[in-house]
Amino acid sequence: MEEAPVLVERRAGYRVITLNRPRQLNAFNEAMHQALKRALAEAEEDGDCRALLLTGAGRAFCAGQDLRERMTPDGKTMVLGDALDTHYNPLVRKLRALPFPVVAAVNGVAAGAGANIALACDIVLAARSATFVQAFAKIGLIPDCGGTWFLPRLIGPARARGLALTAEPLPADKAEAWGLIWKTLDDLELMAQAHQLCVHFTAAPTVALALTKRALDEAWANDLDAQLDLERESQREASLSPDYAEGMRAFLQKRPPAFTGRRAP
Ligand code: T3D
Repeated sequence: MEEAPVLVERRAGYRVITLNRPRQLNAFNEAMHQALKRALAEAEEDGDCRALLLTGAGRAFCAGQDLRERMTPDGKTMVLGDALDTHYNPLVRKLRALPFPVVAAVNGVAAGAGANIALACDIVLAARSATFVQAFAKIGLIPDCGGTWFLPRLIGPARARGLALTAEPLPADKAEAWGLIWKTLDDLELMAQAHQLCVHFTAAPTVALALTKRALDEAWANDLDAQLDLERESQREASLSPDYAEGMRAFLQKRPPAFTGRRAP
């Protein structure tokens, strides 16, 4: 029997989603797309889920689209716009919009869509042995899954063009030094640290973190005036959350806050 293409583990206050096609370096086939979509929807509907950890089984994080699914039996290629509309674009939008932090634990190579799905997560931790490959140019495609948007914003146009036009692998250490990802960790420490970060988020003011995610995303498109207005509205909403009241009380009472992550009633 075929193994589940995505594994979901429920931990106290967070979920772990593991891309699970290790023999194909966790490349996305149709079943994996469907399973990941379901897993993300379930995490979002779970009012107790306050963080998500996304990782890959085996030696890779994800090698992007399963290229074997993109050739017809008689050797013909397919037109791809619809595939982005159906799968990859909703996936990237969902990862950005989830109302809690999404941590990518990049355990090995992240190539093509796999690299850019990692970049769509809020915090990217990578094993020292991992690499990020904008593999698209090797097969005559352009970086998708937000790659053309994330890369220049995160590392500047010169490095973005270098990676996208040459498809050269970028080692995790350099990805950290360039500001593409948050942290590189020793391979054996990656998962423990990723879990520790998610546990941290399970005790965080989740409403404020969700508003922070949105404000940082919208900042790319806004001028300062518009961003100040957005901060005012977001702060208004944050200040209505029970966690703000708790944070203030805890500060004044000189004790650690007990955040619940709940929205205002
Ligand atoms: O189509 C659409 O919907 C549009 C969206 C496209 C998004 C995309 O992601 S396009 C880009 C797709 N990805 C790639 O082009 C990456 C292809 N893979 C590689 O370049 C290399 O495999 C890696 C750099 C990722 C890793 O290299 P290496 O030497 O460590 O491993 P390998 O030997 O190449 O691969 C191991 C196995 O995984 C191998 O299978 P085998 O020969 O042992 O049976 C290989 O075929 C398989 N594999 C790796 N990547 C894919 C894959 N199988 C299917 N699809 C893959 N993307």
